[in-house]
Amino acid sequence: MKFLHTADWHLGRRLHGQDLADEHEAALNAILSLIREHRIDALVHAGDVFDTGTPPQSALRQYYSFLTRAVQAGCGTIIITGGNHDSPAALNAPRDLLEAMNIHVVGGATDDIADEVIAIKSTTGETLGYCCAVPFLRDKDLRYSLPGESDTERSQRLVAGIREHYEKVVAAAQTLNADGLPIIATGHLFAQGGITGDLDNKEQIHVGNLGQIGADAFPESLAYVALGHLHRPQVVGKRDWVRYSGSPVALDFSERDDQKQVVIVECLPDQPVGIEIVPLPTFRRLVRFSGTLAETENTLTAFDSSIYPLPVFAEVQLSPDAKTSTLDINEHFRTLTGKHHGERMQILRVVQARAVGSLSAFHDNTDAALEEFSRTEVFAEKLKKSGLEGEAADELRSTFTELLTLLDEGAFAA
Ligand SMILES: [Mn+2]
Repeated sequence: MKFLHTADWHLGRRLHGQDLADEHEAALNAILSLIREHRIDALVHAGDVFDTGTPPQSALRQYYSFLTRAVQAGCGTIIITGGNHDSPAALNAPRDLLEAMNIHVVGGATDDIADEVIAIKSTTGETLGYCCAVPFLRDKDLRYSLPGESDTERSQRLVAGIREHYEKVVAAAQTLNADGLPIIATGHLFAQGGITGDLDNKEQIHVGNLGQIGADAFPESLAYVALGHLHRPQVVGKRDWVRYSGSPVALDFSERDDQKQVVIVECLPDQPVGIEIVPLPTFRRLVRFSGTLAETENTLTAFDSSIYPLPVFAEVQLSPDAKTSTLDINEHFRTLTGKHHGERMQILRVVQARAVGSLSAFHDNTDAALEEFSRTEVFAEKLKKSGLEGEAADELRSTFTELLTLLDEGAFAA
């Protein structure tokens, strides 16, 4: 059996007001070509199909159009699992209809864990293996926080819950698997030692650290574990068969230098699993020019924008000491870009980096200054102003983090 592992499409994503639909379409077309060329039996999506729980119509159209074309391209089975960005209910809504085309959707944890086991079938209906299609597991799927629970206790409880979930779902797959066919699994989670790629974003790392699990949480009987959540491709705990495919397109500036890819996996009886990394072209280059005013002007004008199929999206990040007071800085860089790159490059924003740890040093050149700060940073600043310190402040901070996690997991969504 041969399957293609992808994740974190985030269809409908906007970056500083700009649509990423064109690079999404290019990446989806590249995946369709791979399905044809490599005669892929199954497509496995490890979560975050959409960027939000209420994606725009255009993103829905892109998704359904892709699914139809993937079936036409000869993909026998398609497995879609929900990520933390997806709404389980929205993803599940067309489930019965899609199942008629051998497209299986697991938007959120199922009441009966056996419903997460999907038979991977060829176009001729032959069963080739099984997939434990585990979606993003929300706190409520693993039992809600207990009163008075510390961060560490909560994290340990989450890890234990996730391990148990995998043990159970793999056992359910094994009871179906009389012929000893390969069993694979998906997951949408933060694995220990993972690199977020978003190294600028401390909040994401912090929230992600709650409930981190090790590669040993996945039973050895699995042939492969297809992970989503981290946008940078990587192996977990040096286990070649536990991997993040990463996102197929760069979704923000922190991913600007990542080589995007998909993974093609072949499971043959009595043979080690075959893993082929297939790099994807950079359809749209995201680039950040940083430094003093003169440095950013120089690197921006010297940049070769002609080699990418779609217009380059650029961000200018001026150093804290850059002298800009006499300029309309946005206008200045837009004019410069127009002159040197024409339609080949678009400046999405110009920001001035802050001196570390100080909100007041931030020089406001954008209309979205607050966007520069993570929610945790804003809360920390508010806490500082309130004068609260020590244990009382720690407790508020940990409650805030817990709220953020629940919010991101959609606990308060209608
Ligand atoms: Mn994601």
